[in-house]
Amino acid sequence: MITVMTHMDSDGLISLALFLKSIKGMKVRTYFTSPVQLRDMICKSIQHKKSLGELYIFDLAGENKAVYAAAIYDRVLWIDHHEWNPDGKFEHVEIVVDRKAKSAASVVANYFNISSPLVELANQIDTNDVKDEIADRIRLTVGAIRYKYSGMELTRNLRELAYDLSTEELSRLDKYEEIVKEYSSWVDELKRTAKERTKIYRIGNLKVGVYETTESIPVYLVGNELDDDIDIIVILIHRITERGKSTTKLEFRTHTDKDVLKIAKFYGGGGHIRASGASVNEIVTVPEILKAIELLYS
Ligand SMILES: [Mn+2]
Repeated sequence: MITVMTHMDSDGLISLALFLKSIKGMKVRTYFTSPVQLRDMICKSIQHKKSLGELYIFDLAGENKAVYAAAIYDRVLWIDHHEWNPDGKFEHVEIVVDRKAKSAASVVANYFNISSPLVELANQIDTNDVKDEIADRIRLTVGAIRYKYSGMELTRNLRELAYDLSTEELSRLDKYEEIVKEYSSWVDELKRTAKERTKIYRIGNLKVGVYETTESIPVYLVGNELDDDIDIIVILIHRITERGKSTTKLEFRTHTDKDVLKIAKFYGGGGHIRASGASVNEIVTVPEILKAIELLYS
């Protein structure tokens, strides 16, 4: 059996699509997740299984405990491009991290020796430098599926999209037209109000923009609307879990090449130097964040 765990974003999906292409569309067990949930997901995935087989992990930063959990599988291939130092001391666990790669998809393609137009599209999307219309369409389709579905339905639809992409027949995206249209009007409203909803603060020499919301939103939509001179963009997403607990998702971006990885790490997260995030199991307030920025950047 083959199990794949990949990031629930366009790069993760394209990584999966390229892998599916390399195994010629064979059926695999798929999970879409985030770095924070990865370890739990690995643990859940092994329950009631007589044999485990191979595990593939794409576009997800790990930590030692996640590597140890993954090592319970018979063989592991872990491909990523985030900033972390794998501590893989297991012979059957191969970890390939290319921090310089624009997308995990490009690392997957290299590893499996695949050439595909999807790689350039993933590069554009993951560095938020979308030039091709089709890249924008893939990004919107992933967004629309995440907006529209949850739970098993979400997984089923993301998996189907990955299989669609793996064929490289991009006309297959046509069937998502309806939900993309619906999603686009929500997106347009977000874009329209992004700037006025973002509060600007001065911390020393830094210009900090903070956008607070209770909705799960694609971060790039807000970031792209803000002025080019904002040093640190903070997006605070407050959510209540099914069990009634407060969580805060923190996303950090920069328009002036500031290192936003260090603030993400401060909150127990990670990512890239110029795009990072963290999840905190409590309410994080704006004054707290501003204090942390003052501490870390002066
Ligand atoms: Mn990525």
